[in-house]
Amino acid sequence: MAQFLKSLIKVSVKAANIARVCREEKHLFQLLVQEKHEGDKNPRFFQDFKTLADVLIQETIKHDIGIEFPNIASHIKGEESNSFSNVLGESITVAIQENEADTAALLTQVLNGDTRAGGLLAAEVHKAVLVDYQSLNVDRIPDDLTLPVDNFGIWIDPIDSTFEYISGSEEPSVVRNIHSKGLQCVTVLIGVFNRQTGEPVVGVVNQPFITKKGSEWFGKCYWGINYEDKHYFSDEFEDTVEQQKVVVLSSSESSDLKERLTERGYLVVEAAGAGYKCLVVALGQADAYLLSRGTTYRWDICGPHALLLAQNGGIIRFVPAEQGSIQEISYLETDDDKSEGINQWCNKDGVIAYRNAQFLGEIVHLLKKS
Ligand code: 2IP
Ligand code: CA
Ligand code: CA
Repeated sequence: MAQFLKSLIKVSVKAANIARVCREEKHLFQLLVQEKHEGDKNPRFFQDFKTLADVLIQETIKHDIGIEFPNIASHIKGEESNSFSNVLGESITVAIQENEADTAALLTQVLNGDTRAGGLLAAEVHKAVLVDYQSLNVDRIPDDLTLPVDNFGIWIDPIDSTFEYISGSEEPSVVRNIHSKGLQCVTVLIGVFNRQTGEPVVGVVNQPFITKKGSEWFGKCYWGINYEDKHYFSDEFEDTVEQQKVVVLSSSESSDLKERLTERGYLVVEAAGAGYKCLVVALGQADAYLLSRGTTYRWDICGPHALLLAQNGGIIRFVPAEQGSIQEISYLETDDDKSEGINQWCNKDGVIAYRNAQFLGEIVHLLKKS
């Protein structure tokens, strides 16, 4: 079991490295923030570099996990499509190749001949990553824990909070170490679910930008396991029992909901990133994350969901909660919903992420429509 978790952690660190190198390496950074102007003489040079960075991270995760766990390779899915078209109108599928040179050649082709960028990215993809698992408390998992890995599927959001990733602002936290915007809100999300029960089992959330020393950023990785009655979590959280309850919301949340929460005496904090908002709940910096609309997808929450379940919390649907009904979000692939394309993966009823069942009860009571 520990091997499965270690592989997920390792590839999340590699993903975070790719995310960082695109911001820290000058040549890549220029491509990342390049604006496309209307009437540009050099039209759509390719889909755009930020999408390539996203896809590359996703494909790296798929590739590395697929090699180690081939039985689930076809069940690893992500937010992005890996098909690109370049200026010549060629359609190119971004997939990690057997060796660095071949990956560099393929990326260079996507990048319309930019060998430098292709080489820099390929180097990061094929770099051996060393992880200090002990510092991540992986030894909390007993040696004899075995999980039916072959029954699992994986949802990947290679970069959540893309807007914050591109803007790259550095902002101080607003309260209890929660950042409303900025690079701290960026996360790499890997969520493993059981294809038979639809339940999240393992979650790995990597925050690539936490602290900066000089011009170099350092991140952190969190994990959680929720299997039958066994629960393990990488971190400790500070219990906020005595303090005012904190609820995190999207800045686009309805003002009605904000007002009701404030009137009830909760501290309402806006923060970017669906994954980040779930993470601050898992870490005990906030008590709940509420989203009344269908603006997130399975890949935004599957990983963080496992972190919350690992602490007897969870993520439920917002809309049924307004009728007093508590319905945990499921990742079953046979959805009754007949939506197509991206819509079939939408959490269309909104979400409520929580860590403490008693507090969830308070929230549901507050939302209940008479
Ligand atoms: C987005 C991102 C946004 C979030 C939105 C997600 O994912 O996390 O920040 O909106 O729901 O789908 P908000 O920050 O208002 O909660 P991505 O960055 O991957 O598109
Ligand atoms: Ca997302
Ligand atoms: Ca994303």
